[in-house]
Amino acid sequence: MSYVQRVIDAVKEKDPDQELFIQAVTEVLESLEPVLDAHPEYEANAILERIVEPERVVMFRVPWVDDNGKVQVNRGMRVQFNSAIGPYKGGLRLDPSVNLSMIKFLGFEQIFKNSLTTLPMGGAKGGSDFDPKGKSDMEVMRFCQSFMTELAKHIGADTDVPAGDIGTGGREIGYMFGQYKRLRNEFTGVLTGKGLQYGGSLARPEATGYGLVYLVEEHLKCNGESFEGKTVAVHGSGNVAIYAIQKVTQLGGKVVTCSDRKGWIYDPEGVDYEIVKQIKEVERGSLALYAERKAGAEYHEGDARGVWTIPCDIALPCAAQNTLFIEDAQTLVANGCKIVGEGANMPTTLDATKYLQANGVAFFPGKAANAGGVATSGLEMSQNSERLSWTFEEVDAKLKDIMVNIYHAADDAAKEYGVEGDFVAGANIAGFVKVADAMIAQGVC
Ligand code: NDP
Ligand code: 2IT
Repeated sequence: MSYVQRVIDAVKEKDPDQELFIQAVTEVLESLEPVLDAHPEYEANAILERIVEPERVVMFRVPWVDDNGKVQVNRGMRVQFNSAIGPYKGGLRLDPSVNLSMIKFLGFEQIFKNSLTTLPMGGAKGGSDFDPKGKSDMEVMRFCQSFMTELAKHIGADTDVPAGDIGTGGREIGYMFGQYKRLRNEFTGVLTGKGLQYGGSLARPEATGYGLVYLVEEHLKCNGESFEGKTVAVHGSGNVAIYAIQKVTQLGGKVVTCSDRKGWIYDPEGVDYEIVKQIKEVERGSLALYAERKAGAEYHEGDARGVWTIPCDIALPCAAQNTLFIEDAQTLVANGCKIVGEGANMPTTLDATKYLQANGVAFFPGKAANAGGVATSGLEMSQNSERLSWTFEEVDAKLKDIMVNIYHAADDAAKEYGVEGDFVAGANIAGFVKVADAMIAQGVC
């Protein structure tokens, strides 16, 4: 049995209930076979056994008082996965579905994603099963303050720098930053995605969506094409989706779909990102409102995977894990889709990914395609350290550079290890090698 298979089996045996984590580990490890064969030192140093085990997991109670004076209790956690190449870095997810398996999968992915950015950041993820939906601002604030009261003991600008993710946007980061500052009596860059008035970076809100589109644009460019005239299907309508829609539109493409948990939009004239932004970010409402505000647009209540039934050249899943299944992949291929770029983390199931790749679709995995968010978080950390702020154009140019580099790093690694065109393997290998070499250099730790 191969080294990879032994480690995957050991993970399954140790944590059989952690399905999302097992899925992420399987996807990464299986694609590392060629690099492990070429470099026996990785097995000799037990790199895989070490890399699948978080350096630290913190799990804690988050008590808070709701608007009716009733005490509520949520569970908070932070998985500090790997610090071989820099302080732990990664987002915080606030969603009722959050559990240890989910945060471990996200933290594991973050190790390789952060490595791909070329910036010095280790991998981490955290969050809580708290649901910000339907809560008042004051309830969200009290939750965030309580969450940070414990989390503050485990993070710091040179230790671990959390950021946003599903359910954690600018509002939540603001409340958490305020509480950290009170507790520590220090004003440091301990979180990214901060407001511009208190150390945030221009272009961080846009960065994940823009970065996704820059990476796909580079692929199109290398094949003598552009976004001009392309039809694009987007899944999701949150931070990543909104700015992906904006950038595709700016580059001459037409986004015809987007979605939330309750339904999806088909807008044959092209989705107006400003209307989506107003509904989802400002009003925190349902996408059903979109069809009332935009002539010609259809709202479909129900399973948002309906977006994959609309013919498109490029599909951008930007919502959540496991939202593009084998049947969706088959529909996309049958309708002529040529490119899938993951704005979300692991939105495509393993068999759907394999089907897309086997049918000639250029598939860009989240850890490469959505790395622009954390890369720009890294740029926010640099600006905080030098106590300066760069212009939007400077940050955007650096982001674009990073995404173009990631595309070529993944492409080159795939070529070097004999799997040309396989961007899943390319991204995993390129991200892995740097971390593995750093782990060897630092000894058994
Ligand atoms: P948001 O909370 O801003 O938006 C999430 C969007 O996805 C919403 O439209 C939400 O619908 C929808 N959604 C959430 N869960 C599900 C689900 N289970 N099924 C269908 N739709 C769902 O999150 P982000 O845009 O920040 O994050 C989206 C994805 O991108 C996540 O996978 C995240 O990990 C990843 N990511 C985010 C980065 C960032 O910088 N924010 C960076 C890199 C990756 P509704 O409005 O109904 O809640
Ligand atoms: O999944 C991700 O990369 C993020 N949610 C962003 C993490 C960050 O630290 O900016």
